[in-house]
Amino acid sequence: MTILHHVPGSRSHRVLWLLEELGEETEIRTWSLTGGDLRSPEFRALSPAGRIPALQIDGQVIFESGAIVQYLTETRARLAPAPGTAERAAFLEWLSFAETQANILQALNIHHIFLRPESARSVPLMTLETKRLAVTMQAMEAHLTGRDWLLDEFSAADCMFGFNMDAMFRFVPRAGFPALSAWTARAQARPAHQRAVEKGGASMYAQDFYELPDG
Ligand SMILES: N[C@@H](CCC(=O)N[C@@H](CS)C(=O)NCC(=O)O)C(=O)O
Repeated sequence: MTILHHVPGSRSHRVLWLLEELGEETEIRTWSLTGGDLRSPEFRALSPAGRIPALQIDGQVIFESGAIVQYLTETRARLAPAPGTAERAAFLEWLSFAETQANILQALNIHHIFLRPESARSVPLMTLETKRLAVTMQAMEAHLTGRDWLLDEFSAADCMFGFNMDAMFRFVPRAGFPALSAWTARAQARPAHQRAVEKGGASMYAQDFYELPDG
């Protein structure tokens, strides 16, 4: 049985969505981002840096969402251009781009949601990361204008943004990003995405939008 180690709305949502697209029967084990769960020896035996996701599959455990997504597309031979083809480079670029953007989102999540007391937050850093997020979104907006998916067809590269899609418009307003908004709506309307949300939970956010604090 395939087992996904998961936190609702986190990077494991990428993998859960892809598993649903692939029709892979999966058991979900849910962990908490707070309270030290991910630092436990039990979890670190699965994911040595104590990070979500980890996937038990085909008799092994894989950590790092990008590696999991590549492994699934290679072993299930679906939802990615074959190695050696021209579109493969674009596929790999988008997998890594998703993680570049996710690291910015993670910094914003820490500052806006997790770091307490609020006086511990760095407003200059939050401002910088918000600008850096907007740059990644502008690049996606330009790419997605006039196309439905990141590649010529829907692929696992789109799934790799499963965590990012829910997060990016919490920190940067939608205005000015019509193609990016339409792509997220199109992706989130897919039946496999909706099943992933039903099974795994959608969001870690209590607010639609997080304003930058004054300062
Ligand atoms: N590059 C890793 C990043 C994993 C990661 O940072 N996951 C977050 C959840 S979205 C996490 O486990 N955070 C816990 C922590 O930072 O302590 C991947 O893509 O799997």
